[in-house]
Amino acid sequence: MQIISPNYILTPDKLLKNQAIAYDKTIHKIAPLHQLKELYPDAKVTQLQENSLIMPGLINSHVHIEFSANKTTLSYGDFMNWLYSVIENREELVGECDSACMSKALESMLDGGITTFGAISSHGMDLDACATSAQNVVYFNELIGSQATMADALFGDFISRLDASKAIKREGFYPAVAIHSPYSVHPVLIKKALEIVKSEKLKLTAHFMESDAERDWLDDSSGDFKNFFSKLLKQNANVSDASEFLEHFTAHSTLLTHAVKANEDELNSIATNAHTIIHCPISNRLLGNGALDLEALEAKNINWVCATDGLSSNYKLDLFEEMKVALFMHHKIPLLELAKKLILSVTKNAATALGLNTGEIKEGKNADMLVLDLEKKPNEELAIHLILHRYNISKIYINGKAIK
Ligand code: MCF
Ligand code: FE
Repeated sequence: MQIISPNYILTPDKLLKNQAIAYDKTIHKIAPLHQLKELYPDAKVTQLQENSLIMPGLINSHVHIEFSANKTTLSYGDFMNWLYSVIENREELVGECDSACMSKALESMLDGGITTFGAISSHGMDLDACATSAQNVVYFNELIGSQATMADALFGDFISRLDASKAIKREGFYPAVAIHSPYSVHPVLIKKALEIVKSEKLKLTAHFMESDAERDWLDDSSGDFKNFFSKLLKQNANVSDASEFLEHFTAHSTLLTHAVKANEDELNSIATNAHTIIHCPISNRLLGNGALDLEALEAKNINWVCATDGLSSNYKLDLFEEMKVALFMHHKIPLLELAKKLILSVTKNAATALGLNTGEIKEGKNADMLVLDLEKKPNEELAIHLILHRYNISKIYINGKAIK
């Protein structure tokens, strides 16, 4: 058992003062230091400096590690141009992203206080980096392919990647499944994957309604995808639509990324089935997809979390940066209210969506904790200050282990 004694502890509903934390892998007790010393006389005590704050480690629910070599290769500003640039440069980009490149991406997330991430793995090339990383990882094996003729081969490859991830046995590593998107995965493949997801109780995620091209193609096989699919895949019509896609996930809470172009009916279905929307504001802006209607999600009580997406559509993997952009983007939501919600979205609410026992400084939760050096005594607007000022993170604990 160890004891850590900060000046402040950030919890979802209040800021605790003059309380200390007794922990090993999990948080055992939160109480005044003298009480914890009596309860655990043999525990090592770490007394933190003035104006120290303990808050939960951040959770980045959606990141493409294998695309971390991108900086200037992919085209920004328009979704279709971005997609064509991915197709043209994919092999080179993924090839360039060796283990040093991936470790750098994971390190940068850790430096920014991200203690848990959801990796969307397209090829399984990131398995080793994720398996040996310091962080908790939900490892989403991606299924992709819209052509029924290819279904068996694609599914076979998916299963072997899923099996390889299931063979990793380490604390804080969770194999899971990603369906790429409604336009790129054949319903037959989705059904087969969902049988496994349900029987093995795996976490599930998908990109959903990211672009106008996706909206038009799913609605009536029109728009910018028409040319794309007919030229590249000799496919003249969509293989599914948005409502059929959502039906696959009825009664199975799923993390749906983007949803910028989702309509009222789709949002209602998302609310009814308790899905979570993953909001990646920087990615949406860089790929020319506009802004998510966060107020509509709030009005429907839809759980949403903030995430970075990959370096394929971002210049950083930094949740403080992402929250700052969101804070400016959704200017109709009162500032302090939004700041508080953003912080909850990358801690407690992300943990709930991913089914993990973390994201909160609370007895019984895993000891995933950050120590921040606030420069002054905090006030009621702490949530805003946390997002604006990028305070120094002097210590990081994951499952009770000091990582930094
Ligand atoms: O989230 C962004 C934009 N939307 C869709 N896919 C990706 C993103 N970053 C990387 N991808 C990957 C995706 O996982 O791109 C590949 C897939 O494997 C090609 S299909 C767009
Ligand atoms: Fe993505």
